[in-house]
Amino acid sequence: MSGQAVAVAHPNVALSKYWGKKPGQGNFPAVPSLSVTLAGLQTRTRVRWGAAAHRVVLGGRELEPAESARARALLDRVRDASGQQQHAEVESKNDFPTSSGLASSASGFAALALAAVRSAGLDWDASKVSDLARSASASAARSVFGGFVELPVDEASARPLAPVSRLPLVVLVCVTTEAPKAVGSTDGMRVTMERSPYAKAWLEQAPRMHEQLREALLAGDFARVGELSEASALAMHASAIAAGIVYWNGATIAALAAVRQMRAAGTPAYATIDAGPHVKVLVHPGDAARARETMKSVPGVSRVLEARPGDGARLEASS
Ligand code: 2P0
Repeated sequence: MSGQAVAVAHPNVALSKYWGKKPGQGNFPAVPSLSVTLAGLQTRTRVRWGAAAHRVVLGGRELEPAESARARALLDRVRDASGQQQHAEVESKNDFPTSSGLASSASGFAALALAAVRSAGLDWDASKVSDLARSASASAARSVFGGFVELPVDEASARPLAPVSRLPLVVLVCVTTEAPKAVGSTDGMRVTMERSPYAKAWLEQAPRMHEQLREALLAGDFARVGELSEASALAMHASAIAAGIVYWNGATIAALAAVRQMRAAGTPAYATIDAGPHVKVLVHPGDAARARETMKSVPGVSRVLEARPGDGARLEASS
């Protein structure tokens, strides 16, 4: 049996953050998270069965075995579930800079999961595809769906929470360095859980913030969603910093200060920061152009990308 499929998926930004895994196997998050899937930026992935061994090419470069371990584990799951005898060739490409701080693992594993499942002839629903993506990278479970998406702790897959229309929003991605990050998310959260004196506080607090954020989102309360998003990011980073995991640079602090200054001057703008030094600013669409100019002028911010909420992973072709 051979088959192929092409899938497209977008990155997402977590408003309430996932940081920390449940003990044991399976890559289950220790805390719930809530994200918004972004339009405009995408990963496009082709999976073709018919090879003697799995092979993964990312952006034109064949990955070393250690780099492709998660992708190959995902492909093995699909192989086992489908009875597929062959191995797969994967070709994947991001149309956004990997240094932008927009997790390419989220869009990458969401696109890979969908393309792998369909090319192997499996008729899995989005929830099962999301579970498969989560087993590779938990944030990828969320990129299977569009709009506002929740990844609860007591379930294996993410689920859509609200459509794009629930909260008109622009995300300004303020890039503060072109260098790759020194510590990946998986290691960063492991060290935080092992060494941070505030890990326990984070694990207790995150679900509360998540619930409040969820309510604010469903009520369409932009200011409250913004406040809680910033609080979730700062609490996550505080727990990481206390373990010596510092993702920020000088421009991160300057950008955070600029967002707070904008807010003090009357523009509802809120910051969120992922496992890297870039600052993402949440603003009303009507304030985006002005806020973008402000953020561009922050010393150390090299460029500002503008992203809007968008759709989940979709199939482009299969045979
Ligand atoms: C998030 N991050 O919720 C959080 C906030 C980064 C900071 O999900 O180990 O790459 O592959 O499951 O999904 C990044 O973590 O981690 C992430 P793994 P992943 O978006």
